[in-house]
This record gives sequence, structure tokens and C-alpha cells, in this order.
Amino acid sequence: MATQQINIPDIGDFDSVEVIEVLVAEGDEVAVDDSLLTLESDKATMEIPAPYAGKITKVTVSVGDKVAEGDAVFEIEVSEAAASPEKAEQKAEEKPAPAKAPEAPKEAPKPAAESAPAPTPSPTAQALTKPVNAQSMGAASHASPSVRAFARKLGVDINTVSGTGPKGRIQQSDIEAMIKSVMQGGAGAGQAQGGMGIPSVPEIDFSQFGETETEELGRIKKISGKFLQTSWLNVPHVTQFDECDITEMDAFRKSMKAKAEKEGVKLTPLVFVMKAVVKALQDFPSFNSSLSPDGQSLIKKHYYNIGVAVDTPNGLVVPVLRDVDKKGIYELSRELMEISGKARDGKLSPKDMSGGTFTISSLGGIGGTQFTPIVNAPEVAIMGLSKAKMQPVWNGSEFEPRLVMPFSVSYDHRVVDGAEGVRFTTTVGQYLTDLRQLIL
Ligand code: CAO
Repeated sequence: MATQQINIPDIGDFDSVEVIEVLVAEGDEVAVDDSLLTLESDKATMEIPAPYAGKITKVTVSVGDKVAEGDAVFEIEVSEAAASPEKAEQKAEEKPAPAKAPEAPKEAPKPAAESAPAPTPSPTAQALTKPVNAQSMGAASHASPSVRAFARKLGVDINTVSGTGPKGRIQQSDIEAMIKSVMQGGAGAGQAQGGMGIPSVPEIDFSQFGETETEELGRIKKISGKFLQTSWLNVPHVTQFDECDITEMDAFRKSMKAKAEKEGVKLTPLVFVMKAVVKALQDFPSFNSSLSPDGQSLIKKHYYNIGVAVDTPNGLVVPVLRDVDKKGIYELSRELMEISGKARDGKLSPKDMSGGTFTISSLGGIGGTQFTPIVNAPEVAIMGLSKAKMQPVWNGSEFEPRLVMPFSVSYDHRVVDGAEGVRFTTTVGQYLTDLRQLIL
């Protein structure tokens, strides 16, 4: 074993070039041609390859240092095989370019123009993709200097990009695909994906498998899709499932149905749920809040506007019923009928859909046992109602037939913790089981 010093080789006309990446750390094993350093001048970026195989024993250079030809940057304990003149010769033969004499590496690294497209990985470039040490290589993001420069120019953190090249090497097209997916996700998605590098879904020509037909999404689906994706990506969701006994509530609702019809309204469980939810929001104010844009504080709202997801032929819309805490069951039923009718006729104004503090998505009229609704950000939580069914419930001495409604609440885990989440659903359930509690 012999220790050799690694110096900056001939780097052309540059005499003071900044180190922008140190790709190895002390203790790393490297092979000949593995990339050790990336340098960047105002004209080009270049990688300094290892002239020997062995173990790095000393790193004398850091990011931000300026280096010139001849500067000592590493010490390496050269492995037997590479140190042997026979093997070294053999290697030089195997890798005609760039050939490096162990004693005095003179081969100038190839500068890559910043705007140059990503080169097709050559055998040498592929060798660079071998992870020397994943930790010291900044999560082992393998990319050529020109691709790194391209990423930097566009403000993309290379470590967040998934490479599709050989051995996971990042190519210019990977960076372009990432930027494209962020742009297609809209402004919100840009915020959501900041630094997360969510890879795009591959484009597939489905016609190769059978006949297809392309139908453009409706306007509402296009708009709501962006909001849903933004929320899905921004909000760490937790969904709490629960169920409650609504036997008494439904008996009451049915007993009031005829009277309600005379008032010109149709009573469904949803309006009772709205009242129970508002009471629970008053008990748990964080569910009626929004996170400040910097994520550092909670904006608690002292008004209770409930958004109701309405299924329309054109897609999902969420009109808002205002001041639900101040309104009675008939008034709410009337408003719900009016606003859902307006939604189905495509006549909602932006004002009808703004100012919500909490949303309810009721699929109970259709079916289902449970589902995970997506928070209507910047609200903090959303409730999903599923279909109530008669079930045998043990009352302590016997099974009784009871009407049980499953429901779920998805919430932003940055705002609500799990214990609070289940306390909220338990409280809503208790109010729905015994509506008298709503007037206490
Ligand atoms: N369990 C059992 N039955 C229920 C129920 C529940 N949880 N919720 C409603 N029902 C019953 C109603 O009582 C009514 O029956 P009757 O006519 O016998 O009284 C029937 O189901 C139909 O109710 P409805 O759906 O017309 O009325 P609603 O007040 O419950 O809901 C509205 C109104 C606008 C929310 C609803 O029509 C709607 O659009 N729901 C779909 C919402 C949606 O798509 N959400 C998904 C969002 S995520 O993609």
C-alpha cells in the first residue's frame, strides 16, 4: 500500500476555479476515473476523476475553495492491484480515454458547456455512477457536470431528481420532466413539490394494447383536480374513521318530514350533521382554522361556514353555507336544496364557493362504508359521511337493532394530532346520537 497525493490536473486556461462539490470523503473507496470533485468556472463545469483506485485518506479541499493546477486536494492509499505497474498498464489499455499516468496525472478534465445537452453516458461516465459512498456523495445523485449546471441554473436541487439513465444516472431530460410536472401541477403544486422532486407518471401509448378514445376533462374537473392535487401534496393527511348511532336522530328526522315538506324542504341527515359539526368545531377550534402561509401560526375563525361537496354532471363543486351556527334546521335544508340545485345547474358564483371553514362530503345517499376525503385546503379538516345501516348493537344485555352511520374525518396533521382527531370524531358522534346536547 502506498499513499499518493492527488493534485488538480491540467484544467486548461483556468487558474482559479471554484470547487462546487466534493464527491468523496475520508475512508471512501474509489476506482480509477470515479469522480472526486466538481469545479465550476464562469464558463464551464468539470469533474476531477480519480487517477488511482484506493481509499481516500485525506481531503484537503472544501466546497467554495478556489483551486488551480497542481493544488493538492486528496491523499489516497493506493490499492495493491492499482499500484502494480502491470495492472496500471492494463487499466490504461482498457480505458483509452482519459489515460492517466499514476505519477503525474496530466489529463485535463473535459469541460462541459453549461448549455450543452446531457451527454450520452460513455463507459467512463457510467463508471462515475458507481456510488462511492452514498452519504458522502449527497445521496448519490449521479449526473454529469453539464446536467448539474443545468439543474443549478433552473434552481432544481439535483438530489431531489430521480434519474432514468443507466444505473439511475440523472439526465437533462429528467430535470426537464420534473419541471414540466411542477408546471402542470399549477402554482400550488409548485409550492407543494418544492424540493420534493415528485417524479412524473410515465407517458404510455395505450393504443399499443387495444383501442382507445380520448375525452377532454370538463372545466370543473380540470379546476378541482388542481386543487385536489395541491391539497394532497401539501397537507399531511390523517383520516380518522368512526361511526355513530343515529337511531334517535333519524326517528326524529322522519317524524318531522311531513312538517318539513309543508315548509317546502326535504330533511336529510346532512343538515343535522352540519349542526353537530359546528358544535364540535366550537369545542375544537383548531378544526375551524387555517395554517398561516409560513406554517408558523394558526388562524382561528370565529365564523362557521360549512362547505358541502356536491356531485354535478360536470364534476365536484363545493358551495358554502354561511353562519351555520346561527341557522335552524329548516333554513339550512332550504339553503342546501337551493345551493345544490344551483350547483347542478352550473350557476354557482365564485362567492358561493368561498369563505368555507370546514367541508362535509356526503356519500351516504349513495352507499359505501368508509372513505378518505381530501382536505379542502387551506381548511384544516373535512368530514366524509357514508351510508347508515341497521346493525345489531350490544346494549349490555342483548343485541338491539340500531341505525349506525359510518363517517370519517381527514385532517391536516400539522395542525391536529391523533388524540385531538379522535376526540373530535367522538364528540361529533355523541352529538348526533343525542341531538339534545346541541342545545346545552
Ligand atoms: N345514510 C343513509 N342515508 C342517507 C345518508 C346517510 N349518511 N345521507 C343521505 N341519505 C339519504 C337521504 O335521507 C335521502 O333519502 P330519503 O329521500 O329517503 O330521505 C337519500 O339518501 C338521498 O339524499 P341526498 O343525497 O339527495 O341528500 P343529502 O342531503 O344527503 O345530500 C348533497 C345532498 C348535495 C350533498 C348530495 O346530493 C350530493 O351531491 N352528494 C355527493 C357528494 C359527493 O360527491 N362527494 C364526494 C366528494 S369527493 O369526490
